[in-house]
Amino acid sequence: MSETLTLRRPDDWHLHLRDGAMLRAVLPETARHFARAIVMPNLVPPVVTGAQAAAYRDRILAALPEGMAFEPLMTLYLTEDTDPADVAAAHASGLVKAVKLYPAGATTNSASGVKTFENVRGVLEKMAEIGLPLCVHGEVVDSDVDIFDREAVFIDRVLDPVRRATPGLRVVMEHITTSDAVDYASAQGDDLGATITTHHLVINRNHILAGGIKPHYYCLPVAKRETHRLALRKAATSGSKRFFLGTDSAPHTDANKLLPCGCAGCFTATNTLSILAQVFEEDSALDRLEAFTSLNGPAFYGLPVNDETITLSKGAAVTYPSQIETEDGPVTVFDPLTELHWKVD
Ligand code: OTD
Ligand code: ZN
Ligand code: ZN
Repeated sequence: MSETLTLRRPDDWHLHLRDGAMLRAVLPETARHFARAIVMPNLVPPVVTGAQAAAYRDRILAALPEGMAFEPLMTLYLTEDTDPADVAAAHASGLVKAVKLYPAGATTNSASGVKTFENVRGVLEKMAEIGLPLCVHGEVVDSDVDIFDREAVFIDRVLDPVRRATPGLRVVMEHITTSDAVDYASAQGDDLGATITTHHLVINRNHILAGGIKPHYYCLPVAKRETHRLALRKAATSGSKRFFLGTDSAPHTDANKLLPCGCAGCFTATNTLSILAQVFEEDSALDRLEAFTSLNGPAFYGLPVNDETITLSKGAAVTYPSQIETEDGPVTVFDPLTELHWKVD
C-alpha cells in the first residue's frame, strides 16, 4: 500500500505572480495546490495604492482558469510617499492583508523602496494601530556590507530598531536565509513571524557557485553556507508557529535569467509541495508539514485555516515539467537535484 499524507490545503505567504502573459502562465501552477497567497507588489510600476491593488487583484482573478479556486491576498508596496489614510482604507475594506517593505535597491524592482525610515514612520504607526502586518525584505544594501552578511546586519541596524520604535507593529521577516534570522525570530513574541522558502531549504551557496555558475539557483537573498541551510530546516520542521511557508516563487524567463547580469529568483510553484514533503520526511517531521504549509501562516495573519484538504502520496519518481511555457519564452522550474517521490493527488 502506498503511503499518503493529507493536509489542510496550503497557502503561500510570499509569492510573485507578475502580470500579463507571465501571470497567465504561472498562476495555475500555484492555484493547483494552494488556496491563497500573499501576492508581492513589485510590479513595474509597483502596486503602491489601494486602487492599484484592487486593479491588480481583478487582473489576477481574470487570469485564473475556469474551474480553479484561488484567493489572492493583496499587498501594498511601501514608499516614502505612501499615504497612511490610503493604507488604512485598503485594509478596512478587506482588500489588503500586508504592506511590503523593500529597502531601496535590495532586490528585483525595489528602486522605489525605502531609503530613510524616518519618512515612513507615520505609515508604520498607523499599521501598528490597525494591526496590519509589515512584510520585510530584510537586507541592508550598503556597499560596505558583504552580500552574505546583508541579512544579519539588517536585523541589528534596521529591523530591531524599527520594531522597538513602533510598539505593536506586526512584522514578517520574509524569506529568511540565516541562523541569525532563525535565532532572532525564535526569541520574539507573537507579533513576529518569519517565512522560509522551499529553495533555501534545499540549496546552499555552493549550489550557485561551485563547478560553474548556476543562474537558476541565484535569488535574493542569496543562499548562504550549509550551516545556515541546516538552521532553516530545523526551524521550518520544528512546528514552531513563528515559521511558515512563503515560497518566494519568482518567475523570470530563461532569457532574462541567463543574461550577463541575470535576474534573481527561483521558480518553485510547480514542485514546491513535492519538495517540501521530501524535506520534512528526510528530517522525520512529516507530521509537522501541515503546520508549516497550512496552519502557522493563517494564525499569524488572523485568517481562518482552509476547509479543504489535499492528499500527497508517495510512490515512483514524480514527473513534472522542467520548464513552463509562457508567451514571453520558457521559465525553468527549480531543480531540487534529486528525484521526488511525493506527488499531490
Ligand atoms: N527575490 N527575486 C524576486 C524577488 C525576491 O526578494 C524577493 O522577494 C523577484 O524576481 O521579484 C528574488 O530573487
Ligand atoms: Zn524579498
Ligand atoms: Zn519575493
